[in-house]
Amino acid sequence: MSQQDTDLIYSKPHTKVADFRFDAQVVEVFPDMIKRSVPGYNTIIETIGQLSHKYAQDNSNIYDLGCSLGAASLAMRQNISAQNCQIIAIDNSKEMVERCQIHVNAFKANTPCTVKQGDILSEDMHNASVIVLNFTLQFIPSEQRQTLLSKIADALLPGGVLILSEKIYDNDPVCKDLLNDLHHNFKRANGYSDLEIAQKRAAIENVMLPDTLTTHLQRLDNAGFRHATPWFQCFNFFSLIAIK
Ligand code: GEK
Repeated sequence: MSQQDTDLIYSKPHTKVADFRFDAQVVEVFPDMIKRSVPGYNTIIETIGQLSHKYAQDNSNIYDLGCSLGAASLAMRQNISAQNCQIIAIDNSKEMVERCQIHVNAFKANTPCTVKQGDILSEDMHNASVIVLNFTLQFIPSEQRQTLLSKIADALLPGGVLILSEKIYDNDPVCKDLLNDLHHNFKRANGYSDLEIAQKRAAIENVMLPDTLTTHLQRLDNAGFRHATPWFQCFNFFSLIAIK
């Protein structure tokens, strides 16, 4: 990897750490940043591909909400064998969407993929068999999360699924600290310094607000999902599947 692709955004001291934004600077280093920061990211992306193979229905829409550079969309495109599906990848960051389109153009596949700049809170969704929220819900204002999940449940066909991955926290302060420590060790082992970890935390704490697993499961129940189970957890990161 070239120096250019490496996430060095918080490597030098910032006099004032601004709130984190998905801008051009982040786009440049995003694949490196997410792999070095999110334990199990590659496993989660690969498994989204597998789950899309299992759950994509003929003649339906597949949504990747907060798609960033399209990793989940590309994994699904490689795995879906259902006929006449289309993937709709949505992100509200102009810079992410532009780069995502380049990634999508670089791979040929049978399932078409449309990349769209939009706010997932207002975008229409319908006739869906698979919807992915891979580390996106945590950036949505807390008071709008239930409305979004209910809209997702309404957009899904019977038997359709939501794959939801998030950073979580534990209500028990001892367990919370333990999971945080393990995550910081993971980042250190991936080459981030204590300064980088501290400055990233300051940048993100106002824009990324995690919930507990219990809150997630309660919201999915409220939205009308019949089944929901976490299928992955490493430290304070998890992924679940909810089936309508
Ligand atoms: C992946 N899913 O690599 N509408 C649309 N997009 C949004 C909104 C919104 N209201 N709010 C935030 N985003 C990806 C990783 S990153 C997670 C997802 C992370 C977008 C935001 O622009 C960013 O691209 C993405 O959600 C979150 O599988 O960086 O920790």
